[in-house]
Amino acid sequence: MTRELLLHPGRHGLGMTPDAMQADSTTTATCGYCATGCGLRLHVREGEAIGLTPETDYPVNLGMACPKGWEALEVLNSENRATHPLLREPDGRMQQVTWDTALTTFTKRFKEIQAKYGNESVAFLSTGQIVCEEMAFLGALAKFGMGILHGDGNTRQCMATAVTAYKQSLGFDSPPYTYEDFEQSDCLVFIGANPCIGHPIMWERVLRNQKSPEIIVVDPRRTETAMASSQHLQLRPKSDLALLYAITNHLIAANLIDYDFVNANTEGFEELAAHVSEFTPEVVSDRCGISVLDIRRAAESIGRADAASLWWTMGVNQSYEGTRVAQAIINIALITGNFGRPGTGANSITGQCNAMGSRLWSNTTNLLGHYRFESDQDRDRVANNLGIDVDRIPNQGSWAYDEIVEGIRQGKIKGLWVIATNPAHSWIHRGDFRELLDQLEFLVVQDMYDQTETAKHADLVLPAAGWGEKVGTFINSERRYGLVKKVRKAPGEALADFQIFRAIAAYWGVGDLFSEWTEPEAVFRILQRLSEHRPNDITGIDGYAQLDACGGIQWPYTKAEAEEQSPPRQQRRLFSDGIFFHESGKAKLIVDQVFPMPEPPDENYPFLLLTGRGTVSQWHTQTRTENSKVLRKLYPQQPYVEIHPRDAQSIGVVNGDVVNVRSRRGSINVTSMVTPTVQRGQVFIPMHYRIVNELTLAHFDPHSHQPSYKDCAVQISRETS
Ligand SMILES: Nc1nc2c(c(=O)[nH]1)N[C@H]1C(S)=C(S)[C@@H](COP(=O)(O)OP(=O)(O)OC[C@H]3O[C@@H](n4cnc5c(=O)[nH]c(N)nc54)[C@H](O)[C@@H]3O)O[C@H]1N2
Ligand SMILES: Nc1nc2c(c(=O)[nH]1)N[C@H]1C(S)=C(S)[C@@H](COP(=O)(O)OP(=O)(O)OC[C@H]3O[C@@H](n4cnc5c(=O)[nH]c(N)nc54)[C@H](O)[C@@H]3O)O[C@H]1N2
Ligand code: SF4
Ligand SMILES: [Mo]
Repeated sequence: MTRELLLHPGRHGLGMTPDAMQADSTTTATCGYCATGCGLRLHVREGEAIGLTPETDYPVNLGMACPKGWEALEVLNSENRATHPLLREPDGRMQQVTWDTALTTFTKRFKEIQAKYGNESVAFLSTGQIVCEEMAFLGALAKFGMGILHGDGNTRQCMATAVTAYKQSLGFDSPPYTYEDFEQSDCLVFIGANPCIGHPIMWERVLRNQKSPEIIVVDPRRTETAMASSQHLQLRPKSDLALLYAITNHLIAANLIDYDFVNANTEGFEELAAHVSEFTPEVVSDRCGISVLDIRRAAESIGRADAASLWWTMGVNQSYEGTRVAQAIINIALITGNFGRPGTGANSITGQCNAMGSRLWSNTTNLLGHYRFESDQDRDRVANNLGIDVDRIPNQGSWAYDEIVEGIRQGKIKGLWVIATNPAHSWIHRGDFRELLDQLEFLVVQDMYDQTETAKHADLVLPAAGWGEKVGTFINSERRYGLVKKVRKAPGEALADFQIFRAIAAYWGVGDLFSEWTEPEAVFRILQRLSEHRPNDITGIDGYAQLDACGGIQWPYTKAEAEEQSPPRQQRRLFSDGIFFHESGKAKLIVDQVFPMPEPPDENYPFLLLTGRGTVSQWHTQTRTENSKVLRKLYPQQPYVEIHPRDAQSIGVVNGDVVNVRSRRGSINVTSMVTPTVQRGQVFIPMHYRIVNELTLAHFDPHSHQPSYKDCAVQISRETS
């Protein structure tokens, strides 16, 4: 993707049409794909958006958008949209039904299952792609209204590791940064992150940095981001923990520690120093495939920078030891005093538009608003706030996603409600998962499109409105609440998820519990109340109108802050006072043993399979992006595998040949793309093609339960099957 295309795609036929010139008014909304959270200006005629342009005044994107954003309206028009509820007939066909039949059936079937097997037998799987108000409604309805015990979201596939790491290290799930930090850093370290593809507008912010920063990329592939770096540590996959401990070791050896910060604001430095003493650059060099000199150079670049920032994404989170890797990153920022100042931080970049909303408000493994189900005091506070009986609040958190999947296998879960996620494509080792879906007695899928891989297994499909067709807030990567607006009518009888939840509450017979939950902004006020005196306090926000007027607002923004400064400053970071959220006020330096990967390449399966984002124009399981003609032109239609030229030669494959890629769990045929961006012995397949998770190995980080999607052994041959 060229910069020209990113910044001015309109000129290349993306986005704004001549119609948009004829708009009678404009309004802005936050983009509904990635967690960058760009502001888009919508051109509206007679109440319907007819075109869009990136918003120049929005503090996130400053007038830029990527092709997905430019094409955000186009994908709403598709024929693949779910327009009516569909119910599976006894003969297996899906039949269009009324909302009344759909909701009566939903209620009857789930209640029957609960009556027969217990409340635990119905679960839900949700998402980081609905607004906070819907997220909270779903979690509250399911758990406090319907008596469901277990629900989790696709953010388990994505952010769980960062959440766990932050909570244990800093005392709260608290990404500290603001995007201005991209511009103010002297040394930016990207670990397992490829923002040129995954977060292109964040990368544009890096390019605005006037300090000629050192850019260090830690990635086994020579990605677009790695190509733009000044130091590429092209490590062996899953050797991050050893590498980061070696960097820590060298920071200590070279006396690049900020002892004032360490003594005042952290706990555990001595244990950390003792632990990393064995991880000298010399010892880990071979294991990581990085020279001693390069390890030392990276450490010194970080240690000597006035302001160093460390950024991580899925190359870290999606690892069987991801929590400890994330904490090794946090440790480095802490011991070098790179916290709370401009251009610093240990910064997890979020993935989906509202992944952070899901972290705070989904009511799954944590009680609504990051309270604890296990705490009587927390349950009381939430119950009082919501005006419900405390006995309706379970005293334990949900099973995590992988445990719900195991629950289905063991026959403990018989009913599943899937909202705005497509696990039959995206869950690790999906072949197994699809079989499990068919073991369910009742599967409900609530989605904008009714032909998703998961919807194909459903007994009932509920048609949902999507981004642009409803109202609410998303929280982007830098903790900014941004507004989503209704600028289009949803097709057919599709309803906003919010309306669907309201209707389900009524059909279930718990409408009274949600009498205050009349519209998204009313729920936003409930969320504000719940946040009071918490690290994520947003009581200072003066409703949606203020969010709209000042380019979104980052949490926290308390009433007291609002009295001092309203509107708030547009770029605010956490921890400028050095006080963390643990009771001691100090951050914890956490270390652990380094583990080998469970399925390394061997004689029979000689390649390691990496997976991840392919192009800027593809979004996840492609239910949305495949509906834009323009986007379709910008990515390969056929699934492909990237393979090193020498490896290709050794198996007699040339660019464009169809090859068979086989793991111990599955076998797929894909086109070979011969490229030196992958190292020898490693191959890469983008996650956007549904077959990729036929191959992946279901293994998880024990602390966060996040799937380790980027390491399993495969063989490749010219013989297709
Ligand atoms: N265009 C586009 N943008 C997206 C998305 C999309 O689908 N399409 N999805 C969004 C979402 S939900 C997310 S979570 C983000 C993900 O954004 P990223 O995390 O940046 O994307 P990935 O490609 O999954 O993984 C990043 C890198 O991790 C590397 N990696 C693999 N194994 C290792 C390892 O052992 N160590 C290290 N250090 N690196 C490793 C991979 O080579 C890859 O380049 O993108 C968001 N943005
Ligand atoms: N091998 C491999 N697998 C991976 C990854 C990887 O790197 N490698 N990455 C993982 C990561 S980080 C992620 S986040 C997941 C993503 O995996 P999924 O969540 O399964 O992917 P999406 O395609 O985003 O699915 C979202 C669904 O919600 C629907 N939808 C969108 N908006 C709305 C709405 O407002 N309401 C409703 N009801 N529906 C809506 C869309 O049509 C779509 O079907 O994939 C994971 N899977
Ligand atoms: S970078 Fe992300 S938020 Fe911005 S336009 Fe692209 S998809 Fe939307
Ligand atoms: Mo993600």
